[in-house]
Amino acid sequence: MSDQTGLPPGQRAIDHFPRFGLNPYAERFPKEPDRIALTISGDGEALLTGRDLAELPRVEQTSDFHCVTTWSKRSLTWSGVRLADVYDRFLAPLAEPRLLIFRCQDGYRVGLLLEDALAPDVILADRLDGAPLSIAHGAPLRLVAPAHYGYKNPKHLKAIELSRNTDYRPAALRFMDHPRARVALEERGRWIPGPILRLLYRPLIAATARRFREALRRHQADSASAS
Ligand SMILES: Nc1nc2c(c(=O)[nH]1)N[C@H]1C(S)=C(S)[C@@H](COP(=O)(O)O)O[C@H]1N2
Ligand SMILES: [Mo]
Repeated sequence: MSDQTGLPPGQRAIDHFPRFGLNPYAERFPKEPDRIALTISGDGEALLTGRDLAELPRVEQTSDFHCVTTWSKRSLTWSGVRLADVYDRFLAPLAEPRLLIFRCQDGYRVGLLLEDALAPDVILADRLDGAPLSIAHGAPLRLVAPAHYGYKNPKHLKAIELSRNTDYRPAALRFMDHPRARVALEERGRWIPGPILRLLYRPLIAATARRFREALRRHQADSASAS
């Protein structure tokens, strides 16, 4: 058993870090897991590559990861660049947004309020625990926002949209997408209290993890036979 002390409300530590998400995304994979290309759109548009990000200071950060369904993985060490540095250098000149909408190569999308996105522990990560990010965990680039539930940590990033409105269409059903989703306040979803959502989500963990694991295995077998 993992040490369960000091976790946020309703969370339980597990020993491994599963590939996970909303069911339909289990079978969707990034088309270009090896190349960082981030389209930024606001009043104007820009394309950021790995070379652009390499101009910014590299940071390493160890944090716990909390899925809204109640599993937590402790002590993951990510490295990449601070989103706040990306914002100052490349995004702020394009717009004055209130919301950042992140779009992913697998079709997933999610929004973070600007004030949450600019926290110093929010990073665009391309490495995990000393190795390049795997397909399971978000290659080529993912957002890590440790104060927010996993669903605000989009993988396989391909675009960031700068929006003046705070409203957007989430990948999940609306009740599942809290605008802020802060783990410490148990903001699991909208309208329904966190402690109730715990009970609804917890029974789904095992089957979801299995579905994501088996889909990845098939994807890797297909990629191996195609090459
Ligand atoms: N592109 C993309 N990002 C995503 C998801 C997804 O399905 N697709 N799922 C989210 C959810 S619900 C969780 S818990 C985490 C899981 O991250 P992991 O697969 O690295 O454990 O990714 C989040 N980001
Ligand atoms: Mo999640």
